Amino acid sequence: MPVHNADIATLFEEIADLLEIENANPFRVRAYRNAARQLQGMGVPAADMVAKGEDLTELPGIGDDLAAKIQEIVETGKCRFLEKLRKQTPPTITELLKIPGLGPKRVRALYHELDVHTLEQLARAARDGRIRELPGFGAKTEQTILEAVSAHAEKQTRFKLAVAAQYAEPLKKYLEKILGARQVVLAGSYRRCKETVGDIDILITTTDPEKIMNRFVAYDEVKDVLAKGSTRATVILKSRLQVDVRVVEQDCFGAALQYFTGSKAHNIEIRRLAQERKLKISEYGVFKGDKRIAGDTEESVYRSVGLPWIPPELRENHGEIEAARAGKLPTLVKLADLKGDLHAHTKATDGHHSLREMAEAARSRGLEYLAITEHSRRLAVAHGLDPQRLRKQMNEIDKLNGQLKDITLLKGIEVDILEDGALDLPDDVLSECDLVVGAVHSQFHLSRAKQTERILRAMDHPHFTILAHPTGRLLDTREPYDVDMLKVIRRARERGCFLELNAHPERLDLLDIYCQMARDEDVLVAISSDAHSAQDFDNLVYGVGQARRGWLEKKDVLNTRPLKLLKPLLKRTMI
Ligand code: DGT
Ligand code: CA
Ligand code: CA
Repeated sequence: MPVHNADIATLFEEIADLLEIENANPFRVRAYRNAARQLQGMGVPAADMVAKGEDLTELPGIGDDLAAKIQEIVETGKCRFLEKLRKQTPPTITELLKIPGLGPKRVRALYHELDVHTLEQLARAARDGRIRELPGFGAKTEQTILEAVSAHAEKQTRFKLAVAAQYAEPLKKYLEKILGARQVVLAGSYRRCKETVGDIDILITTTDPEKIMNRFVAYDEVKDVLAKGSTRATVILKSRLQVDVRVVEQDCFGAALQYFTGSKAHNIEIRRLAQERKLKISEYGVFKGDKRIAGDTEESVYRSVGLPWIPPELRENHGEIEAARAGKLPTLVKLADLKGDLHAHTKATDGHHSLREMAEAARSRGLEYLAITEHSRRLAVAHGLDPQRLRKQMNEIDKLNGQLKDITLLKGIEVDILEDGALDLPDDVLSECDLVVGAVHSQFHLSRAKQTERILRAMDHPHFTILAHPTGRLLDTREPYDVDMLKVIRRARERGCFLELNAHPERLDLLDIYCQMARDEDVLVAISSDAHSAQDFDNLVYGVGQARRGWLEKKDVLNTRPLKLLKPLLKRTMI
């Protein structure tokens, strides 16, 4: 069974964390982080490249040393260097890293200065007021840490959708290959495209349930079998992801799929509708008395309660049932509707590929335009552009556009929004861009009033076009910053600006509720990959999933416009 890219990336991240805690050379730490990121975004499994004897050092950011480590992990499942590092550090230290706001640098200080090894010791140190004494911490940070520790204790571990996909899709393929398996469907929150999933729910129809169950628990990646019967089984994979499998009769398939897709809140509402009609719905079908009247397809289940089929992404009991009843379900945007991408980086800053490579990758996915939006100078860690380097890139883009067929590069910038709402580059150079994507990359903890004012001011800038990752959240590590999104959306409407839905699996930011809000306020949303390498365009599908959860239709999405219609929209008309 191959090692997944996500597994290798996790090991590399751990190496980087441990090195950083031990105060290693920052360049070395960065090399591991970049490699982890590269692996996360890659469509091709590194294990396949190793199996084919391909040269891993061809990958961006992978040198001889990292290539050897990837090969070692693929072949042995282990990394001796990491094991050595782990022995040097108390194992509980890495638990501290899971607390939002605690990066390796802070953990290093807590560990070396205060001798904090465990979460309990961390909470005690915070309560005793010892953390505020450390340089770079302070009373506010101490309080935040205390709150985060208690929040962490309550939160069970969930998997990001894209990470769950790396485990769920190969398992699905494995199950499909078993002779006698008919349909194998991933249901639950995974099918609803939730940003994170608690576990994977798989529904299988077959003529031979016993065989399916035996083969399922024999899957190479199964670590523990929690339950196994003839129709249901639950296992934990080596990745710690839990998987529930249910085997059902073919003629119950629709009812079972509807039931196990959820959400629970949606199902409860559907069952209530059924009761009003003196019907009973279960995972086995729709019943009138003892007679089964529907259940072979999902459509038949919804039809029995007088509704059209409802797309899984909408099934959260957030108004979809009323909309379905009124014949007002949205026709949700699809991946194929996207005509271009409005946020991408190249190796001029922290990306891994050249302008031409990025353009060709976007074209190969059927896109007709791609905006290059590098970081601006303020973001020094990403080697952000100053006006001179930005102008140089704009010249290169002009030249390249003369040579490229079937794809147009747009000249953009991801400019930092400074603390006072000013933009990080002068007006004259911004005015030369086709679009200006503004982003908050610092000062996440401003008060709601100040954060909102900061963003509104940035949008008032005559050249501002799109607000990047509008809430700043990172799924594992950072809560959204506090901002009045309705005010932001209304200002965008007034100023003719747009909001981004950043498709990076770690961000998926705009949140679904704000997508709905943007649509209700007539503000278009740009579904953007934020690609840092050619493979990252694959992430657009997660952005589309999130947009669908936010009820967006093709017309609500900026980059479903062909270039000809996009251009007049980017030209700021309402200043
Ligand atoms: P997750 O795994 O936490 O991301 O969320 P789900 O939605 O996948 O939830 P899960 O795995 O507990 O259950 C899968 C589906 O099964 C759920 O979406 C709806 C259905 N289901 C589970 N328990 C109940 C229940 O008590 N009542 C009803 N009506 N449906 C349930
Ligand atoms: Ca689930
Ligand atoms: Ca489940």
